[in-house]
Amino acid sequence: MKITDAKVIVTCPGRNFVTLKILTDQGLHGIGDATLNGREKAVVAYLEDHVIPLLIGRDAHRVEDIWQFLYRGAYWRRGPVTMSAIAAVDTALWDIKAKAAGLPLYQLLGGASRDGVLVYGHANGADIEETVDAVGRYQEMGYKAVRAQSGVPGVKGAYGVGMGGLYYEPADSALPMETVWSTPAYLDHAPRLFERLRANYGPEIELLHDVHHRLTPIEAARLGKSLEPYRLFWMEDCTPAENQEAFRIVRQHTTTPLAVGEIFNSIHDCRTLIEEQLIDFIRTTVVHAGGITHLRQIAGLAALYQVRTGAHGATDLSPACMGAALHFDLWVPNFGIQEYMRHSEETDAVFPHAYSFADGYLHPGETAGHGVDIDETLAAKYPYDPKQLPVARLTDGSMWNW
Ligand code: GCO
Ligand code: MG
Repeated sequence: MKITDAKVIVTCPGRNFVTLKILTDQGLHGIGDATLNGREKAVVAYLEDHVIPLLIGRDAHRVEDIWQFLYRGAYWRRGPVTMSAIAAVDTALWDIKAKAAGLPLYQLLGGASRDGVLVYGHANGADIEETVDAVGRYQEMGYKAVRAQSGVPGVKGAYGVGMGGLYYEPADSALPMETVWSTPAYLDHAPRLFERLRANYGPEIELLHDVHHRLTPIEAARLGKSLEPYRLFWMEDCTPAENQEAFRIVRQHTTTPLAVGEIFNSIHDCRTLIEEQLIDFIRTTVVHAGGITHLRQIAGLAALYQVRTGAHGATDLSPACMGAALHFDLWVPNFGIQEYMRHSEETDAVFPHAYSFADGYLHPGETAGHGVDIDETLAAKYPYDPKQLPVARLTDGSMWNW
């Protein structure tokens, strides 16, 4: 089955998405997400100028060989742009292979290991009371796990606090919005939020929290310790992970489970974290970590050390990524949880999909392939709208990690 054509589709049904569509001489096509939030056009150029010309005429069934060709053959390995482009090709090819087999993708990976994929939603509010109410709304919708974030008194634009509603969207201005960060205020506030949540909702609901790289290792250790009484499912991105060894300090001090990985793009970004059992959940995604082919390697390494998966699933990953992730999640033996932030109705209409939510679980559906397609006519109605993620500064004006 020969690849005859491939094209990149950029659309903005409320937010920007980049999608690669691969076509074959057998009439089958597949799609893959290539969205890199705030840096979308870099991946578009990488795909159009450097990848698509290499694909034409290749055998679409040779998924592994094409992955190796794009990874080794580029000479310049890794990085979010390269790995998102490779992921898009890989996802589209797995989609095609599963369609050719007439099977949902999870069957090709090894079949279902569970009945459904446990997901967590995003509850946020300007203050603790608003977040408590938001958690309640997620519970009413059936969620068994909820990530909770709240505004911090005296901190303008604390991470994770949306403009309201379900569709929290951080990339909201053409040039980065500047927010202010105060670690002392946050460290004082965060345990109060979880104390209230446990008092309100009891021990059963799974609670998660995203620190979004804001703390130093010893500060992260202190936060983990102070959250122990509230039994979090995980504390996410508690400190930047370029230096994987930094997590030794956090780990020495707390039993709060640790999750990392949404900005990783290679198995080498998490090798020490996994091999030294410094984390409990690896959050790499289909789109930013080289597709199903590479994610499978990362999950295989993690399984050796009882580290479970917890794929990133924010709204800036398209439904094509979500669909592929759900097939992966249904199969992967060491599955932990899947983030599910819910896309807007406009986005759902542009990307018709087979996955569905019921009772706190998502299921990828039984459609052949990964079950997500793109309506190109509708996509064309939403032109690209440049948006960037915010930046953060400390109260004295120093640049910090957003
Ligand atoms: C999450 C993430 C998002 C990111 C966003 C950046 O855990 O869902 O941290 O909120 O900020 O995906 O593009
Ligand atoms: Mg996160």
